[in-house]
Amino acid sequence: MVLRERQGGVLLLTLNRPEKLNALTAELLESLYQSLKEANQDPSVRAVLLTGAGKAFSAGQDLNEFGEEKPDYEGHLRRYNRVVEALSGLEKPLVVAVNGPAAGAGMSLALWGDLRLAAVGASFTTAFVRIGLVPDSGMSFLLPRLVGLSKAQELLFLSPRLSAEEALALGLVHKVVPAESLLEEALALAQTLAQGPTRAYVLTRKLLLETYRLSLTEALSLEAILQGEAGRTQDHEEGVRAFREKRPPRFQGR
Ligand code: T3D
Repeated sequence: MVLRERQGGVLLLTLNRPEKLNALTAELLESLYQSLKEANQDPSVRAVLLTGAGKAFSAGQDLNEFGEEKPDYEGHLRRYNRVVEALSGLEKPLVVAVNGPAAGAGMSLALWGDLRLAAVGASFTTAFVRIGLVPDSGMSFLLPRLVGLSKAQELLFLSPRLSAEEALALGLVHKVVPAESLLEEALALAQTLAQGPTRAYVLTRKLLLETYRLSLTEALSLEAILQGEAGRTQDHEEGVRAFREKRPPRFQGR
């Protein structure tokens, strides 16, 4: 369901239902969740790269999964929420390579990347209201933070289909690259992060996500706590030592 492949310190995860535009089912979500858990448990994994097989990144929930039956939405959403908690709390930096359409919860998953690349020809659509649903998988949390409330209103109420270039202009992705070099560029980026100070990346993500809901005083206090944690890593010691010795640091991810 999710293909797992090691490329040095990078774990490449590929959503693999290409014939269904990588539409999300309970099975695919479970496989993604287990893959993320494994990434956390393996200290030799220093970065994760998530992409989709075939021509889509992910069309979101597989709208045929439940046939004519209505799912138990609250139970069903717990499967999504578990994955979103795993992505937002991933103990490694996450690069997402959006290779094609990213719709609904598929777009939500893509946005959880710390760094996001898209191929020319990829597209983004929130999709939820088109089928009479509200945003999920953290999109109501993340989208206004990424693009501002006003743009999030437009993207959620009208659900336009954004090109990769439009997504770049809005800050939904960090770079657009030719389709044929997407994986290579995303892998190179992930390899760079895999040689970096893993804890500092993860704690930086935590700060960026947490401080939105905190007062300045609380944000300063959290910065101090997490700086304490980062400051106790060997990577911090190595970073300072390398600076003084005028050489590139050799971070070990601890
Ligand atoms: O349980 C719950 O519902 C709660 C959870 C919700 C989370 C969500 O993700 S809700 C949002 C679900 N996703 C969508 O509504 C997206 C629907 N799809 C699209 O908007 C477009 O298909 C895409 C933008 C993804 C791709 O467009 P395009 O033009 O490249 O392809 P297409 O021609 O629209 O679709 C190709 C085929 O894939 C087509 O099937 P066919 O006609 O060739 O047999 C289409 O029906 C199928 N398909 C596309 N998306 C889905 C899908 N089949 C099942 N589920 C899908 N999500």
